[in-house]
Amino acid sequence: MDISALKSIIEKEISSVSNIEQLEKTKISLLGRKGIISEHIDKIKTLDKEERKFFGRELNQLKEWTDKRFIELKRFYEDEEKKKRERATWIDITMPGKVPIVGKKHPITQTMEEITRIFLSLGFSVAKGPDIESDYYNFEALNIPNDHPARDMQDTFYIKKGVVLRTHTSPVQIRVMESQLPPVKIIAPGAVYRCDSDVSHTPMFHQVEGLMVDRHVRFSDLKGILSIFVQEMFGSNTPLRFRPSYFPFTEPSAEVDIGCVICSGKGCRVCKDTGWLEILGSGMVHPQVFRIVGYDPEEVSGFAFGMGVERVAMIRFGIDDIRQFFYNDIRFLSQF
Ligand code: 2NL
Repeated sequence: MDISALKSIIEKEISSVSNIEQLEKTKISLLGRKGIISEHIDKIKTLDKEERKFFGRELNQLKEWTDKRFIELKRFYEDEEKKKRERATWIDITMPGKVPIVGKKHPITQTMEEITRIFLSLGFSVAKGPDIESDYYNFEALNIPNDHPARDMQDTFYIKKGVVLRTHTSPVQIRVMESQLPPVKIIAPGAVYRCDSDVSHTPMFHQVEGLMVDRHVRFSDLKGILSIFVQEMFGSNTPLRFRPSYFPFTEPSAEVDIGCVICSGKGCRVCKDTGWLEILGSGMVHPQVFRIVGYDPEEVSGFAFGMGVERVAMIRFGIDDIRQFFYNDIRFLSQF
């Protein structure tokens, strides 16, 4: 029996291994029950006593040595696999991240929220109501006569006889006055609808109306509240003026103009050379409206106002076509 020849066979076999699968196969062929080492162990039986002792020890040593080699190699190949996996899944944590595109509120929502914020700070509460209204709440209760042009099919979306899409948010305020006694100090923001469409009109737009009713509310209260609103909304140096006007639901009535933000009053295309931009309508609530909701006009008084949110947003952001707000073009919307 040639132990050193056996050892060189084993060494040769082991050195030809190049991966973990081959390692397992070679291990079986060398150390397995029918492997080359077992074969030699079986042969020991045929030797005489002295030789048996010697080769027994030699073979045992060789077997232990081979075992150790396989354990080392197995560890080596497992290490290699692990490194390979780590290389494949490696993440460069120093790479700059992708900046997510963050959505923004629509400029009309932003403007409506800003208007709301200002009036909340002045002690007003927010009231809401339905977009589909009865003729009664939209016109009748507001002292708008039957033959008034606003009631015309040309200007108002009729759902059916006596039912309309509200043309202003005033019906919300009528409903509030019907359901509670003064003092009332509310704003009514929301969508309104008019059968109209061009550069300065869309069939749906937004309004914020306001109402303050109590004993001894005067025109000077209207002037004070609306002056503060204008200064908060357009800046404290914004010139403003109250100009006489007419609405069926207020008496007296006044429109509020601000100094043109484009030409600072010098006169331009936007303000039609007047130097002024109209931003809201207002007035002292008409006694007839109070009677309709069951308030005594001898006991209480109040002021009301209404403004178009799109118009305020156009002035604030310098937009000349109201329809831009409704195309939903992301290149337009992402600028606000
Ligand atoms: C405008 C004018 C206005 C009102 C709205 C109102 C509401 C009630 C009673 C009396 Cl319940 N008035 N609202 C008053 C004056 C003007 O809006 O130009 N809006 C865009």
